[in-house]
Amino acid sequence: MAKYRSIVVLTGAGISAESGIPTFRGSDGLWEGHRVEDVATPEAFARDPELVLQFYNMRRAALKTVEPNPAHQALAKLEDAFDGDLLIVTQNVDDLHERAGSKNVLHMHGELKKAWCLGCDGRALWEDDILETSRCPHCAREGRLRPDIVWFGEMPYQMERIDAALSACDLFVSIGTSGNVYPAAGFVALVRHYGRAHTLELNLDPSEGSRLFAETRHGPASKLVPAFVDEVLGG
Ligand code: BV8
Repeated sequence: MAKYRSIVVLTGAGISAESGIPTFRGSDGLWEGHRVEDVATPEAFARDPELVLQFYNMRRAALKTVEPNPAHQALAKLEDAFDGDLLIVTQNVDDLHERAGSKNVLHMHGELKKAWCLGCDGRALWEDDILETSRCPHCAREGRLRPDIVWFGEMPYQMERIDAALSACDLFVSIGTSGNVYPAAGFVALVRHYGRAHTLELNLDPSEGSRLFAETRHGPASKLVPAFVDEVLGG
């Protein structure tokens, strides 16, 4: 594999699947009869805050029962050993990249373990349930906390930083994502537009955007990602 200087890795639910976190489309995208797109929206939160808080409380609690898998661990090893730049842009709201040891992780869709206060706009680490009676640790207001998660119709975080990284990279790798949700699904087209990076998809099966990648490898992330990292470090 060529000698790369600047790598951007985009991850999706598929990299956490083998840790036991269900993907969105694998579990036919339903949660207790609700389509994720119907629950993960500001309108759903306004309409039924308890239902939405429960959806995220359940997923936050599940984090305590899962561990990073060899794919997360391989990316942490890459960050440690690679002598160029590496940025992991994740669509995932779990903390498995960090628990595997990755430090340069950008959660473009937010994080389960953070709460956002609509009273003072403050954010705080939050490990347990967010309830309608929960108090903001910054302003002490009750009932103003929401999950610090980017819902459908909301602008993902740090898009300028992501665009700068995509324009500067010489390798873009997409791992475990179906390429259904934008703007993340559009990153490979953006990289191709910038015209300087190799593009690689590592996924269980072809994503919606597979044909846009210069190279695709299909199989479980726990196998593909360690092999990819060994190639880059050996390269
Ligand atoms: C935006 C947090 C504009 C929530 C998520 C109508 C109204 C408003 C917007 C839209 C609209 N129509 C379209 C849009 C745009 C919309 C969109 O793209 N919708 C889709 C449904 C068409 N996007 C947005 O709304 C975005 N914001 O557009 O804002 C704007 C502009 C200006 C100003 C303000 C706003 C925001 C989208 C973010 C939504 N939040 N997450 C939560 O987690 O609860 S999205 C969520 O779903 C994930 O974060 C991720 O992005 C997506 C799921 O995708 P994947 O991660 O790919 O998971 P999936 O299950 O689909 O696929 C898993 C893959 O893994 C599969 O391919 C499988 O083969 C593979 N796999 C499985 N096992 C393994 C594996 N691979 C390897 N190994 C394995 N073992």
